[in-house]
Amino acid sequence: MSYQSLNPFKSNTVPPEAVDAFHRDGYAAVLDVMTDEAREGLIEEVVNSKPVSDFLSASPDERVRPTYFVRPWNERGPWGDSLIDAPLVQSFLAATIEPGYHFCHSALNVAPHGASRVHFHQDHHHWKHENPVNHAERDRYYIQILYYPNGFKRGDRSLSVIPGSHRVAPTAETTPEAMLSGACDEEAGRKLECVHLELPPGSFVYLNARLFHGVEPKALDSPQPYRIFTIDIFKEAGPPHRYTQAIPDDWLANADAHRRKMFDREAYADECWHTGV
Ligand SMILES: O=C(O)CCC(=O)C(=O)O
Ligand SMILES: [Fe+2]
Repeated sequence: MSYQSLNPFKSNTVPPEAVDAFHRDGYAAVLDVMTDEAREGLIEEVVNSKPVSDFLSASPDERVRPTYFVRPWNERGPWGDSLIDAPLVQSFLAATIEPGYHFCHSALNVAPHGASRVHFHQDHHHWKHENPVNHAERDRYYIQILYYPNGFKRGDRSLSVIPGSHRVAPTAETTPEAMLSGACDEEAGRKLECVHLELPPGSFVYLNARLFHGVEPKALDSPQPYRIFTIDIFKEAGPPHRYTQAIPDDWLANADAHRRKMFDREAYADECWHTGV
């Protein structure tokens, strides 16, 4: 089954309020938008992949790490593959960061009972590093699409956000503590406070990676045995960022013209900080 023949979403159009939310709050949550077939198919692809099934079938004591994490996430089945440039994904990117974007990279995380908190952070890897900062790049869009095929309840490995925090200039003082202290409210144009999300299965969050976000722990007695999270990341066309992944040969071989354009960029290399900066 080729990715072109699969549409994982119930809709191909971006609700206007999602574009408003993206600009105002720094993210848009799109609830229960995957078709049942896609949601179930994606969960099956992830859970049945060898490394994940090995991870889940080990006892907590046998696991060398508390959650399964891989970056880039290349071992995708057809549903996972179809997410990369599904019509709704293209519509979101067109409605927010056109013209000219590239696929940056991807990741997969499976978090079972006992997974710990992810503290509030931003993910603009192009400027959170010890290398020379490319200021022009820093100010360009860097978009994360976070997929939650089996969803999450508030407080149970749930995503938390500080709406509006993407508007605060990214300086050394831009810390989560500062965001929540009231000191940045004027710059953000609103009171900055933490919001804990709850998303039904088959949802995604379209997020400006400048937005501060974090993840709650997963309790040992959570009714959901593990939460699945996949992410695809897009950046405005330009030099590679940290983690900009090499595109697997088979992805390129099967790509249509639109995909080829998204994939037509350099991958990250240690030297990339020293060019064009
Ligand atoms: O697990 C999640 O819901 C989000 C994780 C996250 O923010 C990250 O990996 O950077
Ligand atoms: Fe993050």
